[in-house]
Amino acid sequence: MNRIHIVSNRLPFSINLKDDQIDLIPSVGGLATGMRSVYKEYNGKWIGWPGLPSDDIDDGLADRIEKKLFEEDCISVHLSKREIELYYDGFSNRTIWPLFHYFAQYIDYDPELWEAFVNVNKKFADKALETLEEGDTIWIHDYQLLLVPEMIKSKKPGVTIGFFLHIPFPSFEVLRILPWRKELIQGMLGADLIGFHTYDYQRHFFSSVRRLMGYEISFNQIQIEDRIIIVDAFPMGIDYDKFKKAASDIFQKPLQEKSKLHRELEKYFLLSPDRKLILSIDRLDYSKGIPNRLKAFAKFLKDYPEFVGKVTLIMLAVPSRGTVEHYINLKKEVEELVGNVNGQFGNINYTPVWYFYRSMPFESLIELYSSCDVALVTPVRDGMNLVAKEYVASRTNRTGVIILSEMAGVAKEMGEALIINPNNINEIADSIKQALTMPLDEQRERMIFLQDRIKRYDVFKWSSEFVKSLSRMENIQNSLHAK
Ligand code: GDG
Repeated sequence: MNRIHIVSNRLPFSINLKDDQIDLIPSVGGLATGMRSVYKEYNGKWIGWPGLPSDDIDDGLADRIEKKLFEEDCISVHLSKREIELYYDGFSNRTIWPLFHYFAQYIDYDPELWEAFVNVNKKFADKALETLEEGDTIWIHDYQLLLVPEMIKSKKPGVTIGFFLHIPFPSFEVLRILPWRKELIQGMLGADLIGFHTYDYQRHFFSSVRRLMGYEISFNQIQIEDRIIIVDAFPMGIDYDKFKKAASDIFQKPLQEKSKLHRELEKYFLLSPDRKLILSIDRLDYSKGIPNRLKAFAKFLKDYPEFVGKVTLIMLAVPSRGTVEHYINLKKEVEELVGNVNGQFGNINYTPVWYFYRSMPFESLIELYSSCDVALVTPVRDGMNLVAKEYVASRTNRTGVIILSEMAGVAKEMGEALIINPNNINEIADSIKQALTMPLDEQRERMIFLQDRIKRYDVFKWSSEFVKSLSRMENIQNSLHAK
């Protein structure tokens, strides 16, 4: 196979500027981990925004950053503050994100945002086209770049294009609300291979293609004149071994090397051995169902008062999109609910919810995953949800229970979790009780199946399966053109 390039909104590095020095800090997220192995192995480039608005850096510094990134085979797309405001905070996160997560009431229909989205997608496509040669392959990521596949295909039809959507694809009845729905579908159809996390998103996509464009679909193929487009489900995995290893390392550390958080958690259990911890980790996003989770925890404490004083919910809410109005309101709502639960059920020795509004280092995340008896993952919509998989990978003693929303893509792979409807507060409250009282044998039985599955289809398997399908597409394309 020829070169494979990656395009995503962000490059897999953030830039740290100190005095005259430029440091590139590698991202540790799932996408960066999975894709790093791909573009390095196939001698490609990674094209994306380096995370600094171009207005903040003079030309000299921009050149130096560019060179430094180029040493890592990364190519920057420069975006001004205004472009970020309109394209990223704007159309991506105020229009597409709520639409694709079924929050129709939050959608911003401003044509100025759409115009910026088109222009910035063109900037990404043009930057990629400077590097692309006929015969190359390119893998484009996510909802911020939905128009890029077509923008590239129309200029260089001999390039094999893959597109992967990390968020849900909504049903046609929801997608049609958007004035620019046809343009989005057209943009995606520039790709030769389109991937979603689940078969349901794939089905929704097909129904939009049929209804909006009138194209025929057979099995998982769309035929458009002399082109064939394959659409498939590729459920994204995690770097399972990294989480497993990090979790087992924690328990082997001598006491003096354990982190403050770890020692605090141990102290918590020492106070009373029948104490339990429930974990909740997300970006602070309305799609994650955080208010319902707090309401359900309050209901649980009310319905099962024997657990008051014995169960604590650790809630980590990572700051996200803090300039968008609905996120600002959500933060207020969550803080008020945390205050209510703690005010109603807490006392001097007991705080029912430990709330952290910040991001934590990887090690702390692992400490939380491995110390908490239950993971509460209750999004109202979620493309996949990697937190659920990371919790499973970090349970080295094979105990622990996941309460999981049926609205998360990951629920399709986790039948052994306690599956709930995220709007059913009573059901979540009862599931908390069930999880906390589940016999250890049953926990292990369920966890063994989950671990086995999540380990087998990890992030490397996910990316290699996608690359394999891309290579098949390249062959199909070549044979079609040879005719
Ligand atoms: C989108 C889709 C889809 C969280 N807090 C901290 C931290 N994290 C890491 C977790 C996990 C990641 O962030 C969150 O991933 P999710 O999958 O749960 O959610 P989104 O950010 O919404 O991701 C989602 C995903 O794309 C992949 O396709 O699953 O559906 O919405 O990896 O570990 N990491 C650190 N500190 C934190 O405080 N270090």
